Amino acid sequence: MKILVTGFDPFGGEKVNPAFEVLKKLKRNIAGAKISLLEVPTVFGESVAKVISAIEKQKPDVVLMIGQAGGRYEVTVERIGINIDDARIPDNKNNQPIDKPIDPEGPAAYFATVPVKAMVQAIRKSGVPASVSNTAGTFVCNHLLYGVLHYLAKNAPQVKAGFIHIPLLIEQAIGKTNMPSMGLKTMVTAIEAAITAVVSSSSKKASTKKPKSPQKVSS
Ligand code: PCA
Repeated sequence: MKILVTGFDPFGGEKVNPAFEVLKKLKRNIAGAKISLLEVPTVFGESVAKVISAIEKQKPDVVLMIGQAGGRYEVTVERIGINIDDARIPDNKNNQPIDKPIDPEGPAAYFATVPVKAMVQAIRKSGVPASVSNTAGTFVCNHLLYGVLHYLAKNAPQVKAGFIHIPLLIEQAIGKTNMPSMGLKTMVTAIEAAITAVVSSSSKKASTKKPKSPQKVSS
């Protein structure tokens, strides 16, 4: 199994992006899956193009995208990407789309195709606070999640994709009163646990055809 893990570059005046810092520390083999890493620019359009080109070259089984969500307390696994760009701040190339559909012809939204709840449970089991998020926002992270799910739905529906938002790193929170943050090691533990859950759910699916009962995850 091949998993492409992507992380954004720093944006909004930050010196680092925890997503990219996590990438640098990630094991290259997790639960038997081969991990490849890709840095993605925090830019509308370009981010999606870069990930699609890596998908076409590498042909991964799963694409797991990671981004920073300043203000969140937990690691959050996104359930949905929506068909809108509505940027609160300019991206790294000064684009600031407002209320603009990502694809005017596309559906309103796509659900992530990774096992969101199993990932949340695995992250919690690894000792890190996590929850399901029902919004990836309307900035570049949501744009990438929607863009990749849209591409895969049309071109490679067997490839799974999902998005995890992580809080600011502890050092990024210095001087920002009441800003939640998390240590890098904790984030790496969380992402590796989430990837392990993705791998084991796909091997379970391959070995049984039984329908899954709905999973409760307390919020
Ligand atoms: N977070 C931003 C874009 C890049 C990133 O890491 C977001 O949540 O949209």
